[in-house]
Amino acid sequence: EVGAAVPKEQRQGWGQFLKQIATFSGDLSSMTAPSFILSPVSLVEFPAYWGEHPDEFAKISSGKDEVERMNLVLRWFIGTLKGQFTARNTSMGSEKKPLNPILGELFLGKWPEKNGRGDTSLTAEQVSHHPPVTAYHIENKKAGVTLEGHCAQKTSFSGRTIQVKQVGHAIMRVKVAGRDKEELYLITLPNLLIEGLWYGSPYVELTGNSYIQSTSGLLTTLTYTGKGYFSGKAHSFKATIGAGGNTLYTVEGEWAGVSKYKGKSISGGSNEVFWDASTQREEVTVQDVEQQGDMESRKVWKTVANGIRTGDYDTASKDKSKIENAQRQKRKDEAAAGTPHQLEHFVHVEDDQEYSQLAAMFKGQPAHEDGYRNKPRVQ
Ligand code: CLR
Repeated sequence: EVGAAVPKEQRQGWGQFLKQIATFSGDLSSMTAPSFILSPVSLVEFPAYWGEHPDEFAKISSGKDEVERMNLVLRWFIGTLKGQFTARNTSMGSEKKPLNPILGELFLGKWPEKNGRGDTSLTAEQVSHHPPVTAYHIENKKAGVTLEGHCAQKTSFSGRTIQVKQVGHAIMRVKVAGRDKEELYLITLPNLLIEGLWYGSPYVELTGNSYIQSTSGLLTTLTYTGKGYFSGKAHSFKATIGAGGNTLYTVEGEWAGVSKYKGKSISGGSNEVFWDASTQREEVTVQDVEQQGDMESRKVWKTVANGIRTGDYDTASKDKSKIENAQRQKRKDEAAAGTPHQLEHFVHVEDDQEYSQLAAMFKGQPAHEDGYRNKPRVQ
C-alpha cells in the first residue's frame, strides 16, 4: 500500500506528492513536501560529512609515497560515505527533505585538535540559489591537507525511484614533505538513487562510478552497487587503484559496513580490512546559535527547524515563507540598485587551472560534466 510507513493522516498527501514528483522535472528542493518528510537541517550543512573522520583526513599527508597517499585518500573518502548517505536513516528514521539554503547561507565549524592531529576547519557557503549550489572548504593547516569543492544535484524520476546526479567535484590538496608543489586529487561524485519512496521511507543507494585522479598519475575507479548485484548486498562498492591501466590494489565490500583489500594490501598482507564503517564519526563543532552571524544556517532556520522538530508545522511553514519572501525582496532590491549579491568566502572562477590539469589527465574516462567552479577566496 502507498505510504505504509506514513502517518495515516498524511498518506493521501504522500500519494499526491509522489504523483507530483513523477511529472516534475528540475529542482526537487523547490517542491512542497508533506511535513513528516521534512528535515530540520539545511543542505548547506552537508559538506561537514567530508570531515567527520578528521584523523583519516590529517593522515593523508603522512603517506610515504604517492601510492600510500592514494590509499589514504581512498580510505578517508570511503569513510565519509556512511555519514553522507545512510546515517540519516538511523538518526531521523528515513531520508528526509533538507531545507533549501538561501543565497549566501553559511555553515562554519571545526573539528578541534586532538592527539596532535591539528584543527580541521569547515567553511561552507550557498553560492547559488537557482539552481542550488553549495561550495565548501575544509582545511587542516598542520597536516597540510585541504579539500575544496562544490555540489549541486540534477534529479529525474524513473519508475519508483528518484535518480540524483551529483554535479560538481572536489579537489584535495596534499602538502608533501620535501616538495614545493602540492599533490592534487580530483574527486568526482557518485550518482544516487532514492528508493523506498512508495512506502514513505526513502533511503539512498549509490550507483555507477566515481573517480579519484591524482597529479601523481594514479587513478582510483570506484563502482557502486546495491542489492542484487555482484555482492548481493546493499551499499556495496569496488575500488581499484591503478596507474596507466595496471591495477595495484583492489578494495571491495560495503561502504556502510566493512571493506577489505582483495588480495594484496598495501602493508603486504592479504585480504586485510580496509575500512570499518562502525568507526566512530566526529560531529562538527559549531558556535551556539546565539553567537552566530545572521547568515549562519542554524540562525537563519532556527524557528523553522524548531517547528519541524516539535511538530509545530504551522510555525515552521510561516517562518519559512517569511524567509523566502524576504529573499525575493532582497534580490529585487539588488537588481534595482545594480548591486548583485556578493559571496563572502568564495569567488566564482571561470577557468580553474587545477581542475583543467586534472581533468586532462582524467581523459578517457566518462565525461565529467560540470557547470560551476567556485574557488575559495584566499583568506
Ligand atoms: C548533498 C551532498 C552531500 C551528499 C548528499 C547526500 C544526500 C542527498 C544530498 C547530497 C542532496 C539532496 C538529497 C539528499 C538525499 C535526499 C535529498 C538528494 C547529494 C533530496 C533533495 C530529498 C528528496 C525528497 C524525498 C526524501 C521525498 O555531500
